[in-house]
Amino acid sequence: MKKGKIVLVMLVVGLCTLGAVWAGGSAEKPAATQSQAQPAQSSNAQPIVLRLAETHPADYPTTKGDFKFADLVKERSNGRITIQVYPSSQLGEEKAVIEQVQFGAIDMTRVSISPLSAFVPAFDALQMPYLYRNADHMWKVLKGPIGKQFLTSLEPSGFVGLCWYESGARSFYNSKREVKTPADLKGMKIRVQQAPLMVGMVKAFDAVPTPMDFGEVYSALQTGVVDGAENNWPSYFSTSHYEVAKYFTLDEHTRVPEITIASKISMDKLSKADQDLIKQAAWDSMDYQIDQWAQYEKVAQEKIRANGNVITPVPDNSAWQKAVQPMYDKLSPDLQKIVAEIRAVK
Ligand code: BDP
Repeated sequence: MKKGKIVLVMLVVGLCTLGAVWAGGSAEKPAATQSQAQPAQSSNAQPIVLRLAETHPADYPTTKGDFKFADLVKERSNGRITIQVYPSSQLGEEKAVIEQVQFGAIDMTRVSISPLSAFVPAFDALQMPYLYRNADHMWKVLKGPIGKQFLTSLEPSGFVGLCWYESGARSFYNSKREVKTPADLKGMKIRVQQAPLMVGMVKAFDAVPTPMDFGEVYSALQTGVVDGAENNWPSYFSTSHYEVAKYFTLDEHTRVPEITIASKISMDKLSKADQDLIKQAAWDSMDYQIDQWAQYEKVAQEKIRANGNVITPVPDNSAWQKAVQPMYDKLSPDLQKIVAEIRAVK
């Protein structure tokens, strides 16, 4: 090959590589295919790498669900599609991650629907306080037509809804005093997720809502920036919040489902067959995650009780339910309709 020709080939190869990077996705196209003049391969044969952001550490049940999802995708694509899970907020806190997923800088994330509702307000209908009778009721809703409709409804906002994960029930905890009734919360500074609904909920209890990222809550509790927060047993445990806020009241004011979403920009770069494979694998990872959740929740609860925390049962939650009733009255007629449909699911 003449020198001029070699330079030309190198230039073309270089440009192809640049083109792949320029395309902006994490769908990697190795330039080697072209440079080695191999027979043309169908786009389906190209390796694809997608990044998934997760706030929790690797041993937390949502992260285990993410790994299961990644394994299923790898297995079903014969190793062609890799989902790289980044646990422990390595790619950022949930609100920032959701923004990046929206514009395609991160391909996927598993988040709580609370911060997502700041982007897609209709999701409020799925996280109203005391909405679900129990976990079974919630799962009938999420796995049924309403849940599927919610996953699809994300597309105009730039997301592709993949699946739901379990997150138990959220309860209040604080570092100041035992809370037995909603009146005991009055005036307390409570950290909430960055979602208007959660701000409204804490106000409904006459407490003072302080929205902040999950990763900041431990030091906020420790330094007294907030008096308390609210979460499920597993998060109260895994974050060590139970060490700095010893009063935990089992008011179980809300069940906030977890969701895995993909960037519509990233998904649109894939073939329809690959999109379907990914959607199905995510859906098929749900039962595994639900099972992991039950096991972790039990261990978390045992360890917190063994630590000597003050755990206050709430045998009758009618005063708690009454406090949040005005939130239902304030919902838009559309969301009230969805809430009625959710309640009608038997
Ligand atoms: C946990 C969710 C996590 C949220 C966190 C929070 O699993 O996704 O970020 O609550 O309160 O239960 O921010």
